[in-house]
Amino acid sequence: MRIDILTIFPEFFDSLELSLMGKAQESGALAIKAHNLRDWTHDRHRTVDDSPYGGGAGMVMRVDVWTRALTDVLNSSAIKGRRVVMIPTPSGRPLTQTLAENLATADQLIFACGRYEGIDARFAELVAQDSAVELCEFSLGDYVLNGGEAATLVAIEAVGRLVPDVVGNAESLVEESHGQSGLLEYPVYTRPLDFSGAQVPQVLLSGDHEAVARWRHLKSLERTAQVRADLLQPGGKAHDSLSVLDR
Ligand code: 6GU
Repeated sequence: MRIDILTIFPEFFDSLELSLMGKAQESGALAIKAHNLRDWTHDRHRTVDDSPYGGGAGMVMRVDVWTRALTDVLNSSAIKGRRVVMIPTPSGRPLTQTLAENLATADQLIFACGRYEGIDARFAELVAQDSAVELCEFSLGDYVLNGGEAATLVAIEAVGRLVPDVVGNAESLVEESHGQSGLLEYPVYTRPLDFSGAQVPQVLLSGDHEAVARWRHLKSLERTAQVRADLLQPGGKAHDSLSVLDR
């Protein structure tokens, strides 16, 4: 998968050289490039923003700069297949595991990171009208960040680890929080068996794989009921997991 990022802070993305995302880039499973939006300005001050029409606080990013940048990035990467323009914004659709799984099948993601009060609305309208790309305006949750950069790092990690050949151990993707069951993850333990009197649960030492599986499922249900009861409600992602209690 090819990933391009348009931002006024390209250094924000240096951390993608580390760990799993770094290895995925070395192996060629991912190709990630951060571009400086200011490279598409024409003035001495490299201006990317201006005051909002209609008044109000803050600054708005200019549609002309953004459109030049996106056009060049689309033309220079010349990817055939599915291309998605990702715009992080608190008014976007929630980034869920289901959305991440869908995005992992794209051939290219282009992230447009806004700062200030956001990007002139005509930019997203123009992207939506372009039949060569899909538009995905996404949000991490109901809180406000200063810009799209941190949200873009989150989305790249959530999507990138689902791209084939990125996670070495495909099994580790199966039993995690928000996975198949929709439940939160059960607690895990390793040595030492006794840490200042805090013990590892006995069932995990029993060698009874069925008992271990039952215990883990119960712990997942307990945890989900405690901190994310919404997931267990009708229509919630884990509602079907409640039916095991009838058995
Ligand atoms: Cl994707 N962007 C910004 N600026 N703030 C957010 C967000 C995104 N998701 C939650 N808050």
